Amino acid sequence: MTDLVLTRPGASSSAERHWSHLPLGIGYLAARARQQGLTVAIVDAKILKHSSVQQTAEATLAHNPRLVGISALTVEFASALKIATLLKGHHAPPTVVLGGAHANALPKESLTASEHLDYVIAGEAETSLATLTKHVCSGTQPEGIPGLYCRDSGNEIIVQAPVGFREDVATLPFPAWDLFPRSTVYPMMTERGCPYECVFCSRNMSRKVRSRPLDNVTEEIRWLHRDFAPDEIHIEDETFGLHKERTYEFLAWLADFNRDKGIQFKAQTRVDTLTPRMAAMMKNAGFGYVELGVESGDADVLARSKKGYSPSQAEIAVKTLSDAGIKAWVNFIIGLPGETRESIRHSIELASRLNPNRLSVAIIVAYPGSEIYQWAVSGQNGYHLLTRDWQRFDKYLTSSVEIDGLSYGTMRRYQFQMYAETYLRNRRIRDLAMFAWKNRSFVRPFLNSLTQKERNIATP
Ligand code: B12
Ligand code: SF4
Repeated sequence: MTDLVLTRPGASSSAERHWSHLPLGIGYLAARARQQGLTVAIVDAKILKHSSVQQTAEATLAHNPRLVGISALTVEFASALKIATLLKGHHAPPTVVLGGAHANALPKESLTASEHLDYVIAGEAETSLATLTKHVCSGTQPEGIPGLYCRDSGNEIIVQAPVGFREDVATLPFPAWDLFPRSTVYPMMTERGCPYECVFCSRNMSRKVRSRPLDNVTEEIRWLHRDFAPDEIHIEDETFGLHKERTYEFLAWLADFNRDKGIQFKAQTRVDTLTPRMAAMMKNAGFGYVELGVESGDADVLARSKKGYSPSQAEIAVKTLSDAGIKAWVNFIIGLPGETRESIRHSIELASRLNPNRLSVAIIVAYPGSEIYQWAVSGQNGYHLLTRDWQRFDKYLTSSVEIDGLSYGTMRRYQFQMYAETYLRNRRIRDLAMFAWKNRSFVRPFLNSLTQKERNIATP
């Protein structure tokens, strides 16, 4: 028997397959459980490219688990419940617990959603999950576990102890990557949490920033290089470079370490966090791409979104990257608070001017845990929740929310237009052709829409 099997649902679309990176969440959970003497296996249906929930459930049951932990983002929640249902249909069903970003935001609602879930754990769960596993293995009742949601004798859902519990990031073991198939790209985090307040962000790891000691971070990079020889390491800090002196010290070490290794690094940061010195040091350390959340080209929309910076700062940041010789990956969102056709035009103009190496244009999603989700649920600030079908909570593919004056269809056309104009105006014909090919099912309706009733949206 295996004490704990951790799993996460497979990709439900070809677009989602694109996101099949190694997951830090279950990597850390497995490492902590193993450190506590428990036997652990991983069935990562995304990495294993499972084509059905049946395949995932069977592969999980093949380990003969006492406890199965399912990890799910909001968009994966429905698949997670299907896996739980299949596990419970087995003649010797394991105990099942759910965790991850969706459970962190809506723990009670998640447990209510299915009788096939025994528990939900909200929050960073390395220690709580290891403790729960020990109880399940020894047949004792779990008590006082932080963030553990369960049903009491009257079938009421209760939380055993406050979720406020956060992991001590300095003492966590490195993720158990040996339990996953070998990869060329490995993720890591040098700190958890982000202090900012963007209204669309679910702030999954709280606003409290917890930095790992630098010697612990550098040890992990040495270990990744020695044991897994990655081509790329992605630093997944929500905002890389929050503490300048710490960042400079880290980058100086990394430049030295990576001099003869050529590992490509990638990180995401804010336009007002990046400095010329940081960019130059990142280039020296081996950063090929840096991802920036520009989000909008409209000052009022940025202010209402609580981004705390202006469109001109985005221009400076992209120039800073380009001066340092680093490629910019720029993200925009259509449908932020106060968005109008005119403000979207400002975003299109900014995207075209920035002409980033890589452009991502998302449509607003009301992720549970974000302020926009609260607004959408209560109909505030012009937002309306269209569905609670969580599979539709994907920012590139489907609609979950609308804003007054901007239907989902309109936002989708603008999304297309932002890519098309940026590539066309900058004569990026190859990018335009690739984009049109990938979105061929949308090209015809888009062209039709320009010639029919919505002709006016192209140049408001
Ligand atoms: C890196 C990252 C990515 C990477 C890699 C994701 C991956 N598969 O690992 C990439 C770029 C691929 C990505 C893609 C997307 N991402 Co992303 N991503 C992140 C980011 C910045 C860090 C995630 C991370 O590694 N965290 C570190 C680990 C340690 O934390 P964790 O995974 O939450 O795990 C802890 C707890 O949640 C809990 N836990 C987790 N699993 C389980 C399971 C059990 C059983 C238990 C008990 C506990 C538990 O314990 C863990 C350890 O402490 C977060 C922001 C954030 N603050 O988390 C967004 C975030 C997770 N992403 C988000 C989204 C929406 C997406 C997309 C769906 C975007 C889209 N298309 O709409 C895609 C698709 C992802 C997919 N289907 O895999 C949202 C999720 C919000 C939500 N409610 O669903 C976040 C929170 C950002 C946001 N917008 O607020 N993402
Ligand atoms: S969007 Fe980025 S900067 Fe804003 S709160 Fe979320 S992680 Fe922080």
